[in-house]
Formats: sequence, structure tokens, C-alpha cells
Amino acid sequence: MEKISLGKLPTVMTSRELIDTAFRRASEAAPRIKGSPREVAVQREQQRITVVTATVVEHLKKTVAAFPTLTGLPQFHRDLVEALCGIDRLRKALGAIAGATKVVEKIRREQLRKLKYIKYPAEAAAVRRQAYGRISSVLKKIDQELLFLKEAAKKLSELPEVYVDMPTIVIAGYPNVGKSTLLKALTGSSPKIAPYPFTTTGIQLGYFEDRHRRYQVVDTPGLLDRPLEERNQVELQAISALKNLAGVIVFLLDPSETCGYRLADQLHLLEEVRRSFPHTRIFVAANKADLLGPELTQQIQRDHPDILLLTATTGEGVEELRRRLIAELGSSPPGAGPQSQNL
Ligand SMILES: Nc1nc2c(ncn2[C@@H]2O[C@H](COP(=O)(O)OP(=O)(O)OP(=O)(O)O)[C@@H](O)[C@H]2O)c(=O)[nH]1
Ligand SMILES: [Mg+2]
Repeated sequence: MEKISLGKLPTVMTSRELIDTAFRRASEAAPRIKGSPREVAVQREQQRITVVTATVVEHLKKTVAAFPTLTGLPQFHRDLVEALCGIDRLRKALGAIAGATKVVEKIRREQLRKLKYIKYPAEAAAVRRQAYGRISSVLKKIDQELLFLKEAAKKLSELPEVYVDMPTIVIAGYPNVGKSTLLKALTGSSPKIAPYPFTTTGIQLGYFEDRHRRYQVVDTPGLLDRPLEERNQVELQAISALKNLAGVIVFLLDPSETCGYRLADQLHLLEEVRRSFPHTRIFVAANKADLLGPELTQQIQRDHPDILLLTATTGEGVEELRRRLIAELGSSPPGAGPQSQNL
């Protein structure tokens, strides 16, 4: 099972920070050399140019290498990267950094060669100053890109660690209908919290096993719990990314309306979720059956025979729901579909 983590991305330095760090390191490097004044000057400046360029090149290379190879990312994560910073923009920034790295390496070769041909000690310092000037201007040109990557690294480290190729059940429904309680009832454990872009609380993940097969249950507070027309573009992208994760959606209703939302509004949200996820099987379940009187219970059973009644707090009906979910997810092999791509 592939668990995708973009984990720790490096702290990207701005061009100013990088210039300062590199120049400071070079000035601290003290060569121990003897020889003519010319030899001493040449070796001192050689060392400074070498230290400055090595510091810059190492940091830029580390930055580029630390970002995930976007082409290999599972679709779920690609969608989130797209929503967070834009894949083309990220590519452009990484390309610019890689290009600048090559230019700095070229400056090193050229300036070190120049040092070999100087006649007087004073010329060595001039060659070094020229190297510093050229490197500074290269770094200043990629300042915007470095700033962008600094922000991107911060955002991307917020991507959730989920198993993209495990059969996955996403729970949706208005706030307070019992989604978290159902996740606990299905998985028998306290959920783990994984960060998710645009939600303050993160997503909750739980797992259960059936006949040696593991299933992932995801509760997405803040995402599939209110009308889509209230969403901004980026939130919609974050919701859309779930399409690549959800093998099945459980849409949880609370006909008792103790959640504070009218059943009519809940059903309206259900229709929206159906429209947004046209290719995902949606199970509708009515929670808090313990609070429904016999009349309402009968009405639901009569008008919506396919809606499963359950009581998440006691576990009543939860095994029946699990049975149906396993049957549905079991009919497609694990990892089928776009979510099967690995890093
Ligand atoms: N009587 C009764 N109460 C329930 C049931 N399921 C959940 N509750 C209660 O409903 C409240 C909300 O449950 P949660 O599981 O936190 O609901 P949620 O959908 O995760 O809420 P958000 O995280 O705010 O979206 C809690 O007080 C639960 O104890 C049930 O089957 N019967
Ligand atoms: Mg909850």
C-alpha cells in the first residue's frame, strides 16, 4: 500500500538570504597557504569563489530535488497541488531554479579560469568581486521564483498522508449528523487527523479490516457539509480532489434534525453531492434512528426503502452498512482507477 507523504520540504531561502549566507561562509573560510603575494591572493580568492558557488548550487539543487516529481504523483495529490499552487506555475519556478544553478556553475568555471591568468595580486580580488556580482544578479533574477517556492513548500507540507490505493469510504453530510461517530463505529478506533488544505480541522482517517483486506474511512469536516454554491474556486478544487480518493461515499442524513439542519436542506446537499460525484457510488444512510419516532421511521422506510437506518452511537445498523460497503468496494480490485498510481 502506497502512502503518499510530501512530508518535510526544505526551507527555501530568498535570494537575499542565500546571497548573505554564501558570502558569509566564504569570508569565514580561511586558507592556510604560503607562497608569493600573487599565489596567496589567487588561492584566497579561488577558495572564496568556490565556497560561494558551492553554497548557492547546493541550496538550489536541494530545493529542486525536494519537490515531488509531479508527473509521478497520484491524481488525488496532483489535484491538491494544482489547487494549492498550480502545477504549471510550480514547474516554471523549478525550471528557473535549475537554469540558474547551471549559470552559477558556469560563472564558477569562468571566474576560476580568469584567476589563473592574473599577473598582480590586486587583480585576484577584482575577479572575485566580479564573480560575486554576477552570482548576485543571477539570484536576484530568480527572487520571485524562490519566494513562490518558499510559500509552496509551506502549503505542500499540509497535504494529507492517505493511502491512495486502499479501498476508501468518504463520509459526507451536514455538520453534527454523526459523521465522526459513524467513522468511530466503523473503525472501532479514534480517528487520526491528517491536514487537508482549506479545512481548519483536517480530515479524519480510520481503518478496518475484513478478510485480510484493509479499508480506509475518511471524514472530511468542512468539505462535503454545506451547499456548494457557498464555495470558492479553490475549495471546489479541494472537494473535487476527493473524486480520486472516494471509492464510495456514505451520505449521512439526520432525519431527527437535532443536528440543526432541516431534512429538506440535507436532501438538497445530497443532490448536489450526487451531481458533483457522478461516477461515485453513493450510499445514503439515516442516522440517529434512536431519536426517530415510529411514525417517522415508517415514513422513511416506506418513501425511501433503500436508505439504511442506523444509530451510530450504539452501532445499530452499522454492520449492515459495512456489509454493503464491502460488497460495493469488493467488486472493484483495490487500486483500480486513477488512484492506483504510485510515486
Ligand atoms: N442520539 C444519537 N446521537 C448521535 C448519533 N450519532 C451521533 N450522535 C450525536 O450527534 C452529535 C454530533 O455527532 P458527530 O459525530 O460529532 O457529528 P459530525 O457529523 O461528525 O459533526 P461535524 O464534525 O461537526 O461535522 C454528537 O453529540 C453525537 O453524540 C446517534 O445515532 N444517535
Ligand atoms: Mg465530525
